[in-house]
Amino acid sequence: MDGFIPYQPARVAPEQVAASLAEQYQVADQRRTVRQFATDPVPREAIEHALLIAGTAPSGAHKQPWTFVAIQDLEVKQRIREAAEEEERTFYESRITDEWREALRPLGTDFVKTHLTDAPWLIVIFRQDYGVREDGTRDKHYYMTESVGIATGFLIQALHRAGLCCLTHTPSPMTFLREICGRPLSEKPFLVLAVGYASPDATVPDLARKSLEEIAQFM
Ligand code: IYR
Repeated sequence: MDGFIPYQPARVAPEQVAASLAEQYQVADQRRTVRQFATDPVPREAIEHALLIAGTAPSGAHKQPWTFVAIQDLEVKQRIREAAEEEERTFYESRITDEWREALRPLGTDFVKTHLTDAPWLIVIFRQDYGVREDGTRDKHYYMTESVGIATGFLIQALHRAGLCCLTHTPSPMTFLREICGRPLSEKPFLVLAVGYASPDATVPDLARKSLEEIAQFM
């Protein structure tokens, strides 16, 4: 068919596939979300490659409905932190439900977001609800949330495998991010990812992951 090119990925034997995934699981299982970051710098080139990896995610009708804003500038990070903490303060003080408060208790989260200024990079991920063509008309996008979620997963795993830590932060509401990042109305803030090295004295909650039996069903 027109527009198609051959694709012949290297053929790996089934036993090797299983061994490879077992090994990859060991690595993936080491990943933990951290809240305490070292201020040590991470080169821009590292972030560029991580974002290229994120951009390899599959997307609805290959519309690639994502924009990544990578922020290193301390002043911009400070503005984001101030706005996020303001929103979070009202969330934790009044908008949060009792059930939600209980669910968050083991994670030890609160409205103070030091990671937003300590981490050397903030990646603000935007979901493009529609594209805008050169002539200003709209290009319909499909499955935007699924697509940008997959891209974010690729990004988090790539950062982990390279030795970096991150924290997914979802300030709510987070429309202030569009203004600070100077993004158009067609884009909605999806997630803020603080990226860097864990602080040497970082701690994480002693959580367990669900077992295979709990998360999977084979038929
Ligand atoms: N957005 C808030 C609250 C919060 C919500 C969930 I669900 C978490 O897993 C963690 C935090 C915050 O970032 O603090």
